[in-house]
Amino acid sequence: MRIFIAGMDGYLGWSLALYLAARGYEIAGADRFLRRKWVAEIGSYSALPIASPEERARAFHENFGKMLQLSVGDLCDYGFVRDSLAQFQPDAIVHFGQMPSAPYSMMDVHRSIWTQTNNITSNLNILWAMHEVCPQAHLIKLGTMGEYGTPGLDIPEGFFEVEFRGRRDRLPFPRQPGSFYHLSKVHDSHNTAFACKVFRLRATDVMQGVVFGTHIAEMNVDPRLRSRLDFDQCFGTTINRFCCQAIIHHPLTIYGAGGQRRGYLPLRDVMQCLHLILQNPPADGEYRVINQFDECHSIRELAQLVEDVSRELGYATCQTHYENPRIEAESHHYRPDREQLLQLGYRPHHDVKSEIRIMLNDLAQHAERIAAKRDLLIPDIRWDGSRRKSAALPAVKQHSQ
Ligand code: USQ
Repeated sequence: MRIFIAGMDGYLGWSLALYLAARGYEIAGADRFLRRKWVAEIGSYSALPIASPEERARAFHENFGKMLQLSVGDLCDYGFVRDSLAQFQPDAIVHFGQMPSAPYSMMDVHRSIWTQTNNITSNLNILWAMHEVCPQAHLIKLGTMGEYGTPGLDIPEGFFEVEFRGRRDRLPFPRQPGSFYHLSKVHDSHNTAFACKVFRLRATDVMQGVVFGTHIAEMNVDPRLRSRLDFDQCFGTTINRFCCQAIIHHPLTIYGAGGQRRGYLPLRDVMQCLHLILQNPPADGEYRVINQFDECHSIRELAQLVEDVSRELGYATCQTHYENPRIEAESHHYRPDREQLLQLGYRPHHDVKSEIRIMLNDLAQHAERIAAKRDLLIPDIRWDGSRRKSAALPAVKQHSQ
């Protein structure tokens, strides 16, 4: 099976390339290393040092016995996308090549417009190129659980039955995203569903929860194959940030009351999910939505899990509530479905707590590197457009045992 990975140098893209190469798949991909540039632009770097693109390619060749087929190019350039797909003729395309950060998209008008232009254009290019040169391929489009927002209802997988004025229909579940980034993914979902209808393409829109984790097994053989792990306020996601904070005895940065609930899943289980989705494509013309996460937790529960494990390992960790820089519900109903992955055979391998233990051990040797950027741990990108370092809320206590 031939798989094309758009965004092959990123956190998920690189991991998937190794995971699939180790299982005998023919892999090609594209990237222009924007993730490396964005993180540098906001003054940070990966907590785990990563190899340069050239070193990664050498390590891939030495470990897998074949060349890494990575084209350097812009997914917003239609000619580049069409020619790459025409040449490789993939059975499946996994689209990770987008700007993934909610705070980055909220920084200012330029980054907001750039996020939407970049994300929506790249996806449209892939849809049109599929139509033109590989209409039988299966698109696996990375969406986000954040497209749904936090409604007061349970969240189905993409669609729900609704009755209105005596008539029933199966309609897309309402999307109420919480940032311009999340909105870009909603636009992609509509474009992808429409392209499936009019071009008869097949696509799986993966509504993915927050991913965390420092490595997958395929990276253990060679440090040059290591994944990046960001911890800054834009590109670091909650658990990854909390683990980096614990390692350097920085208080865990809970935004607001900490009752925000999300679905989480470890990087290694993401690989298993995507593999199952690749092996079980939808029918011609079908637009399928799959919710992808393992466990739902509130931020307070997560902070407690990280604190518990880090104390077991000897780190004196505490939690602090910061004024929430985002505009979001801090206490809400959250019960999303995730039936389809279980039906495809997905079985979670690692619970959040055991994965946190692995992460803390991986990160321990890079504590100095993280400590050098400790200023980036306090959020100052605010959803209302102002920008200032938020002080810990005086009314909310700092927890420590
Ligand atoms: N949060 C904290 N402290 C922190 C960082 C975040 O309390 O130090 C809170 C946020 O306020 C938010 C929640 O944790 O309520 C999740 O924030 P996050 O930064 O971990 O995740 P988010 O911005 O939602 O975005 C991440 C990825 C994005 C993906 C999304 C899945 O960056 O690409 O689409 O997770 S989901 O959250 O399900 O929409």
